Amino acid sequence: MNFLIEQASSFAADIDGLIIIIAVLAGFWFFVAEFVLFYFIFKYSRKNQAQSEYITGEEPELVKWVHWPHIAVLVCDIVIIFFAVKVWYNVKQDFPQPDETIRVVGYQWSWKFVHPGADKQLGTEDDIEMIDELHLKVNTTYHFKLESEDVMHSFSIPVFRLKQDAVPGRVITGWFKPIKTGQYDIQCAEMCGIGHGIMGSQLYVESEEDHNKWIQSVNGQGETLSQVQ
Ligand SMILES: [Cu+2]
Repeated sequence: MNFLIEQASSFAADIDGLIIIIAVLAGFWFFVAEFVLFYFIFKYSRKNQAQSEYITGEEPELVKWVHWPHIAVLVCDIVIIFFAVKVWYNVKQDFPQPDETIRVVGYQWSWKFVHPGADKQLGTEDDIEMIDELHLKVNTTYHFKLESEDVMHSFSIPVFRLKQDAVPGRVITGWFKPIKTGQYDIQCAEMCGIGHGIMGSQLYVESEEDHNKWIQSVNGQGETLSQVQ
């Protein structure tokens, strides 16, 4: 889909598909309704001296003009609900097994990302903590544990089609699988105070090789930092 921004996660295409189905079905009925409305406005305009007639709409040959469009819209609703539930289930309910887990903490006004480091285990000594910088490995399934230190924030990665509220006092688990390398935007999508607009971060989706290089470079830095302290 060229008219939408890049799809960089495994479920981005499903969510775009759903948005397109809704836009097409709702858009179709919108244009039909507007066409009928304007057609009658012009056809029965005062200039044409047309006289309107009051009808109750109870006669069988008139009732069909209510029933058939009603049923048609209902069928569209059922189609939308069917696809929406399917996508919702895959994105929000049925989590695939993670290869790695990260921690994401929102606070006024930055994001803190805790990466598992070389051992791929979170909560160990080699964890890598970064502010406003998230490094992921392409084609890897991640679970994220999302927290907030103060107020409500919303963790949004547009190219992943991901948006999840961060709620103080709760740890919310979600998942994603990046499928494209590159540098992308992360933003806060919930008004969270005067610095909300600057609460953006960078996402780096790297190949396995580049990701390992990054881990090594950070570990190198970590050593020098601890030596300084
Ligand atoms: Cu925020």
